[in-house]
Amino acid sequence: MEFTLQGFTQTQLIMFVLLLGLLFFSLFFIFRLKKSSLKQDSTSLKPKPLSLKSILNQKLDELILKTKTLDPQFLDSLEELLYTSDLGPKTVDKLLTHVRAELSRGELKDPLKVKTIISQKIFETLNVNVQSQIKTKPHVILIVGVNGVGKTTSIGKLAYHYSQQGKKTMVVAADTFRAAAGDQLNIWAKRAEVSIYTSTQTQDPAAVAYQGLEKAIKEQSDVVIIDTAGRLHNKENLMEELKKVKRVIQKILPEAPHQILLVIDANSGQNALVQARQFNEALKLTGLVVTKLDGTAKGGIIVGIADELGVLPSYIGVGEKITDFKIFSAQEFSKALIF
Ligand SMILES: Nc1nc2c(ncn2[C@@H]2O[C@H](COP(=O)(O)OP(=O)(O)OP(=O)(O)O)[C@@H](O)[C@H]2O)c(=O)[nH]1
Ligand SMILES: [Mg+2]
Repeated sequence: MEFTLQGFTQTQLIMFVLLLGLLFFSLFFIFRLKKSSLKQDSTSLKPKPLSLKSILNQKLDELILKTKTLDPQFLDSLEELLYTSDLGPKTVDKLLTHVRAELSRGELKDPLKVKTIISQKIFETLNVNVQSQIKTKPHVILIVGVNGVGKTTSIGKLAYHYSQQGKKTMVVAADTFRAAAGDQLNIWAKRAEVSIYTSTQTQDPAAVAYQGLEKAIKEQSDVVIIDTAGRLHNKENLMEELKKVKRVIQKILPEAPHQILLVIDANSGQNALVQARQFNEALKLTGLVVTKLDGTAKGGIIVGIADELGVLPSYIGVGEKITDFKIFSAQEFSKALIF
């Protein structure tokens, strides 16, 4: 029997309740969807964690996978692997001593724990506070390195990093060797929205650096970053040219350059150590910029350089975009290299 409620039939009422239910569930799902997409947006704004296609990690995994017991043969293979991974003799010795000690105490049963030990020792080698805080105005940074390692690109990224912090930044085109170098730096200066000093009167990089610095002081820049031409570390006259750039800068500001950063390509292996040694002898480096860590990276050489020369990375480059740049973190790097 059909009853009526204020003129509605029973079927109409059931339909109405069903429709109301459907509407309620639709609203509920739309709300959930929106909430999860908002969550995704906010996480994508966070800096990406460093992930390396690390050869050392791959080799360690292969060794561990075929290891059944942690016997002397495993130790021999581990030793060989570590010595060929550019970690430097001091770090490798420390690592092996530690692994052997844990083994003889019977505390090392799981081969995977070897990775934790290695990562920890690498962290200890790299965990030295690199002084890069801006204390004086202008803060002068001289960028050096061999050809094509990513000096100009890193300057663009570093300039952007400082301009984002509200620092008045100027880049100086003291690479007078390549005709297009000034134009390339100009493109980066535009991207980073910072000013640039280029000279049309002189080809002498020291003179350009001098004039650029004078202009930066006049304009009250907070940060001045000087680009230089790529050069081979074993060409004495070219290294002398860089020493002159440093001397001339010091005529205006005796305590400058406050940072001298050597840019190295993460994939150059042992050659990066040779470069670092020679540039350090000539200029006394304050730090490294390690580029191209987005490719298949040997990476271990960073530990080797820290181990032998006490020169540590200040920044890393992880791509070609202006934001593909990170302040170096020993913790993040030691983890990404091993795991
Ligand atoms: N994948 C990748 N490429 C990079 C990175 N940094 C620089 N590059 C590339 O490396 C190449 C050389 O970069 P430049 O900045 O011109 O190098 P440079 O050291 O100034 O070169 P010269 O002035 O000729 O000595 C360019 O193709 C850059 O895009 C990085 O972190 N990752
Ligand atoms: Mg360049």
